[in-house]
Amino acid sequence: MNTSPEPNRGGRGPGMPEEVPSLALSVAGLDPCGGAGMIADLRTFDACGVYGMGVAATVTYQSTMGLEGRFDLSPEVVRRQLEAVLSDVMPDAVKTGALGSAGAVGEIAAIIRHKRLSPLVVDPVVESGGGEPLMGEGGLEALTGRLLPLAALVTPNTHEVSLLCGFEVFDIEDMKAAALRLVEMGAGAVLITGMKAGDGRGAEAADLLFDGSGFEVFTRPWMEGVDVHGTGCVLSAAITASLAKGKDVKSAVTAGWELVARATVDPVRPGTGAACANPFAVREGG
Ligand code: PXL
Repeated sequence: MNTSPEPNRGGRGPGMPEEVPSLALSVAGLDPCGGAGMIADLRTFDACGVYGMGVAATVTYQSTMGLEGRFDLSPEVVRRQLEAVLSDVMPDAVKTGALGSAGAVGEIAAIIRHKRLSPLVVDPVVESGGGEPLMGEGGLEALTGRLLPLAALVTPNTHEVSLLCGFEVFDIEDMKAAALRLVEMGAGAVLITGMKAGDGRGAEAADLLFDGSGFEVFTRPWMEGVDVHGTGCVLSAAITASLAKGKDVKSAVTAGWELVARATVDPVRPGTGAACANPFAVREGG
């Protein structure tokens, strides 16, 4: 049992070894095949040399072949996990992923605010790659109203950003408008992923960062028909790991984006279905 009066930050408390890595906390869903959600987050924290912790908000039934369903943990169960871990550890950065119920989102937001946890990365996961919902009724409203204003960075894909902003996003100009809108809604910075820009052989996947002052576009060749499971989770977790180590948002996004480029080009295939983003990949370009 912990008896120290103050939560530990970065292992620099009494009785801890001096060289302890930075600490990152993922509040997310469990994907038992490990390709996405909390397991992907923790593997990414590991790959980045950051000590990872995890609070489960929803449990999915899935394999690399697809998602069969989910069970949302009650707001109380989510709150009690958070309270327990935060009673003796103060993470250097926190990220949220699939959170299940609106009630859980409310509890998570209240604790993050009360404990002044920062920086916070919000990956607004609303559904699986196959389109099955990962949020209950009122979840999106809770996410925008309660969690978004606490986020140093929010990382929607083009579908999620449309749901958050209420308008469709078809090109880079739309992405810029959406990013500005999310900052107006309270987010510190916005990274929108997965726009298909250009066409045919010249098509590119474009991600847009608005760090609160300027825009930056990251591009890589579009891989037609290639849908690697867990890329959004690995990206937001890698960014969280860099923030935990003290990087600013722009450098953290650049480092996370480079890690995901490798993780996607050189994925793991644990099963017979989807390939999964591999945060330990070292090569880019196959
Ligand atoms: O990739 C989004 C995602 C996040 N978290 C969990 C998931 C998925 C997609 O299936 O299952 C738990």
